[in-house]
Amino acid sequence: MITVYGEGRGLRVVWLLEEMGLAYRLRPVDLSKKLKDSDPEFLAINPGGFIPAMTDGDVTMVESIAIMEYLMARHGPTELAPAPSDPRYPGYLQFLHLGEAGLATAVYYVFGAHHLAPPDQRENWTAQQALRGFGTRMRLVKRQLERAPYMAGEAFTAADISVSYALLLSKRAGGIVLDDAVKAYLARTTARDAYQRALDVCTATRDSAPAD
Ligand SMILES: N[C@@H](CCC(=O)N[C@@H](CS)C(=O)NCC(=O)O)C(=O)O
Repeated sequence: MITVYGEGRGLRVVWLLEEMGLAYRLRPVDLSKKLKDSDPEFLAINPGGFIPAMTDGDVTMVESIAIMEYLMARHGPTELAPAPSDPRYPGYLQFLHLGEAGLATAVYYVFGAHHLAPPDQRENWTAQQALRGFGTRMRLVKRQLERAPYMAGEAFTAADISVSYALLLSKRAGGIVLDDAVKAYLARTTARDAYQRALDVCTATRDSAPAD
């Protein structure tokens, strides 16, 4: 049985599992508690204490994008991952990773600065650098949406799960306004049945989502 530990970026993994129709369970992880004392079982899985982590039999992994690549390779094939010989593959791979390394990583720190930092540090240099980084990477997403409805072209792929998660996080970060084409894209990806089922599982995420 595949077990996903934690929501947050674990939503990506749960969404993918729902798209693929694989059996899994979500094991909640409460990051707000002092993990060291409260959750030794999770720390045995990931001593770093961050989420998500995933176990599948003897396999234990962290990093949401790596977990997605593993699941599609081991439990595929799936149309969510174009093959290396497919002309869509380079763009797919680029946006699969840009969604985390370019977008979510930057916007996660914007979120932290705006919601968790001491008031006098909420707009400090590093917070502004993270916001600028998110903005420059978004130019690639916007250009792609001028060319096609999805990150890899005409069809939804795992790259859209990766990028959509970053966009959902950006809506919670504060001070980020998505333009209409990006909003329409996010409405398209999150209208999928698999996303709605993922939200039924990731109840903490569902309950913290901002109203539009
Ligand atoms: N690049 C990692 C990021 C993991 C990450 O930063 N997760 C956040 C929540 S979504 C977290 O656990 N933060 C608490 C911490 O880093 O201790 C991934 O994609 O899985």
